[in-house]
Amino acid sequence: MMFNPLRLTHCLRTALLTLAWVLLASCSDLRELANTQQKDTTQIHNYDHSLESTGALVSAFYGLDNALPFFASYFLCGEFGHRDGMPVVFSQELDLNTVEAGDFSVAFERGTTQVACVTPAPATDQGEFRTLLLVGDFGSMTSPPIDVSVTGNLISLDHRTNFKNTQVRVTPLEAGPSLVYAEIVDVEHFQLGRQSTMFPFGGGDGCPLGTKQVVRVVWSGGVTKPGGEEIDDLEREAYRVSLIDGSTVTPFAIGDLGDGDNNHELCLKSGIQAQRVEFPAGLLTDPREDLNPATAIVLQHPGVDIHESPIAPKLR
Ligand SMILES: [Ca+2]
Ligand SMILES: [Ca+2]
Ligand SMILES: [Ca+2]
Repeated sequence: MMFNPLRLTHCLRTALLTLAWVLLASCSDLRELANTQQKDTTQIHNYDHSLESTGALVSAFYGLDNALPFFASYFLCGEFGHRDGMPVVFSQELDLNTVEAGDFSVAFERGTTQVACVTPAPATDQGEFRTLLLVGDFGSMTSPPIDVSVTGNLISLDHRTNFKNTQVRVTPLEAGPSLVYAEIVDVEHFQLGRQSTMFPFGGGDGCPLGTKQVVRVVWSGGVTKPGGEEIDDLEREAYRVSLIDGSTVTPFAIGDLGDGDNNHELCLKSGIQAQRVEFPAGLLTDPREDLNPATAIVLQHPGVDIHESPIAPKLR
């Protein structure tokens, strides 16, 4: 076929328009997940089997001070100008229909502030709705946030827990990310061989075919290599997974990569139940480039009180 510059220009324009359309459509999907409602509008009588005090707010990570890119809060929340982001992690997954920005209060040494917007993005894969990103103005290194409280009705995915009145101390800005939750993924949710999306957020890849056991680990905030690249074999080989027979294994692959969130899936060749994960200091960084400390976590079972069940579940 003869080279035709007009045809090439047309093709390029079509490709760029398509890409722009896909990006805009994706951002609009992202914004639909966000909530800017400043009041708790959850009708609690619809969740009358939910109990307070059975769940925990596990972490609040002040990892970004005036560091959200200018357009990020628009893409995430549909509003310009919010520059701070603070991921919070719960002991269970949430029913997103019950999540409003007004469910949260952030306390400082003097006074409190509301959250402008809350979104599960970029942790939006199946099994990841325990992390929310709070977006707003959360002070600075010299006037840091101290506590995050849930002041509204915020209900777990199984509708058995109301997180209202839970509270957690904020991890300081200069601290690095640590492991805050881990669980065995149900076999029916493995999604082996799944490809990540073409976007730098939402939709990580799955473990490879042949994986016998998947352990989801959740960090207190988004993690990458120093400099912002996605992790590779160096970090994979640093993970240590203890099994109930006393042996220790290293994941043969890592899933849920390429999506900019705080989750990793540890892909194991062993079907012997995992019970604990540890990771050494100094390999991963948060968006501020603070290095992780040495960190370890005992696996929990989804839906079980994090304070009462330090023992790993049976594989189904
Ligand atoms: Ca609510
Ligand atoms: Ca993910
Ligand atoms: Ca991920």
